[in-house]
Amino acid sequence: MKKNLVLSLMVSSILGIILSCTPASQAVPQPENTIHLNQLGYLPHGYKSAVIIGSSETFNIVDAQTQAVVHKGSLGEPQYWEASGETVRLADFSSFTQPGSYRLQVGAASSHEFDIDRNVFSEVSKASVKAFYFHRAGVALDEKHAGIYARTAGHPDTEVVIHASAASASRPEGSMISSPKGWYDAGDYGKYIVNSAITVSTMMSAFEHYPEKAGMLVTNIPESGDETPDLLDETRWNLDWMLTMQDPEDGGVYHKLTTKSFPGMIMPEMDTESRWIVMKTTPAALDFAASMAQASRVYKAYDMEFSEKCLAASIKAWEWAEKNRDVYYKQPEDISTGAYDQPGKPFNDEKFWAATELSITTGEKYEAEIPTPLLVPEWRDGAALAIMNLLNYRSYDAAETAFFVLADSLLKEQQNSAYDISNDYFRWGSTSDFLNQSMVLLYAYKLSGDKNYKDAAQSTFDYVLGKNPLGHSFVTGFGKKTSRHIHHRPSEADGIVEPQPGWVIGGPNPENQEDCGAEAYTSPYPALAFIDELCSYATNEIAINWNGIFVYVSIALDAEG
Ligand code: 9MR
Repeated sequence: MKKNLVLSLMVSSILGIILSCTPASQAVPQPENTIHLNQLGYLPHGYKSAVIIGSSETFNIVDAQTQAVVHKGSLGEPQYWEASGETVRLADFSSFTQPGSYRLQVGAASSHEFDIDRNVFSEVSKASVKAFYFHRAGVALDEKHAGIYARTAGHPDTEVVIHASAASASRPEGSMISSPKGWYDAGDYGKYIVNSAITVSTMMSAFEHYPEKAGMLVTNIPESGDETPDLLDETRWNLDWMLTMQDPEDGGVYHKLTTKSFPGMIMPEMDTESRWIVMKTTPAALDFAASMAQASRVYKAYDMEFSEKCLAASIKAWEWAEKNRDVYYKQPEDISTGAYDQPGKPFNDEKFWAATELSITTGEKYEAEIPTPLLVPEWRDGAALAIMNLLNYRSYDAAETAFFVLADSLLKEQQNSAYDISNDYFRWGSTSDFLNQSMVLLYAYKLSGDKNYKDAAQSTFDYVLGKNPLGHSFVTGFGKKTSRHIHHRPSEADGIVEPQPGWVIGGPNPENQEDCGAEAYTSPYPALAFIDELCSYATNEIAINWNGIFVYVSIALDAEG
C-alpha cells in the first residue's frame, strides 16, 4: 500500500523518494533539468514563464511539429524555494508571441507540448462554469447536457427537517420546510450558505467586471439560448436555493442543509437519509445579505421580480444581523458534516461586505468600516471582493488605498519569489488562495493599467495549471498531468474512469494529513503535501468556492488577452 502511494505521488518519483527522506532545512539533490509550466499554454501577448530545476544556463522554445528552434533565452539566477526545497531558475519567454504549439527545452529535457494562442483559456473557463451544472441538486442531468455524466435526480430537498438548533415558534423542531435546488458543496452533498455566498458573489463579480466575456460563455445547459447569459443562469440555480434558507418570519438565515453525517461514496440518488436545516448564524445572514444585494442589481436587466425579491431578502437578513451580531456557528453534537465555522473571528469583514453591496445596489448609506488589514478573499472573508465591486461603480479613496496595499504586497511577493508566484503558504484549498490572489492582482491592473500586476496574476494562475513543483494541473480534465482519483462522491460512484472535468482541486495542504493514514504523505515540504488519492479530502477534493474563483480568473485573463 505504502509503495503504491509513494508511486502515485504527483512528483517525479525519484524526486519524491529523495524528498521523503530529507529534512526541510537540507538542500535536496536535484535531477538534471526538470521543467514546470502552464500545461495548457500562454496568451500571445501575455507574460510567459516556466520554472526549471537544473544546472543549465539557457533554454530553447521549439516548434512541436518540426522541432525547429523558434526562440532562445537565458535562464534567470538560481533561487531556493523553501516551500519545495528546490533551487530553481526561471525561463521568461514573454517576448516570443507567435501563436502555435511548442515545447520548452533545457539541455536534454523537453517540456509537455503547450500552445501559444489567444483562446488558450477559453475551454477551461467554460468547463469550470459547466462543472456547477454537474452539481445541481434535485434534478436529473440529461445526456444532451451532461454527456457521459448524465444521472438521475437526487436530493429533492422538498421535505427537510428543522433541527433543534434551528427551531423557532413558527418552525418547531422536527417540522419540515422545502429547500430545493442549489449546488452540492464539494466532494460531499451538503449545501452551505457561507460557502455558497462567496461562490455566487465571485461569479457575479466576474460578470460585473468583465460583462462581455462572461456574458458570452455558452456552456450547453438546459437554459442555454434564453435571454440570460449562461453564467447567470447557472448562478441562479444556487441563488434560488439560498433564498429558501431565510426564515420568512424574522429574516435570519440558516447556516446549512445536510445529512447528519457524510454519506458513503454513493451517487446522489442513493443518498436518501433525512436532510436537516441547522441553526441561523450571523455570518450566514451577512454573507447572504451581500450576495442577494449583488444579485438584485445583476439580475435586474433579466428578471425584475427576482431582482426585487433578492433585495428585500438582503435587507431583511441585514436587519436580523444588526440585532444578532455575534451568533457563531456551533456544530450540534449529533451533526458531523462541514462546519464552515470561524471560532473567535470578529464578523467585521462580513458586515463590511454586506453593507458595501447594499450601498452599491440601493445608493443608501449602510455603515461599516473597511477591515484592516484587508485580506485576500476566501470563504471566511468577502471584504476585498466588496471593495472591488464598489470601485467598479465609483471611486473611493480609502477603499482604493486599502486595496492597493493588499495588491502591492502580492506583487512584491511574486517579484521576489523563486517560483514567480504571489504566495508561499499552504493550507486547505491552497489552489484557491493562488487564484484569489490572481483576482486581486487582475483588479489592480484594471484600476491602474500597470502591467506588472497582470503579469503577476498570470504567473500565479500558471501555478494552478502546472507551473508547480508537482508538475500537476489542479483542474480535472485539463493539462497533461492532473488528478484521476479526486475525493468526490459522484466521480467515485459513477463507474466512469475520468472524473467530471472542470473541477478545481484543493491542492497541497500540510495540515489534516490523517485522511489517508499516517504514512501516506511522504514529503516534509508544504508545496509537495499532496496525493492523488480518493481518501485525500485534505488535498484532492474539489469545492464550489475553489471553482468560483477559477471562473473569475480564467474569464478575466481571457478578457484581458
Ligand atoms: O474549505 C474548507 C477549509 O477551509 C476548512 O479548513 C475545512 C475544515 O473545516 O473545510 C473545508 O470545507 C469543506 C466543508 O467543510 C465541507 N464540504 C467540503 C469542503 C471542502 O473540503
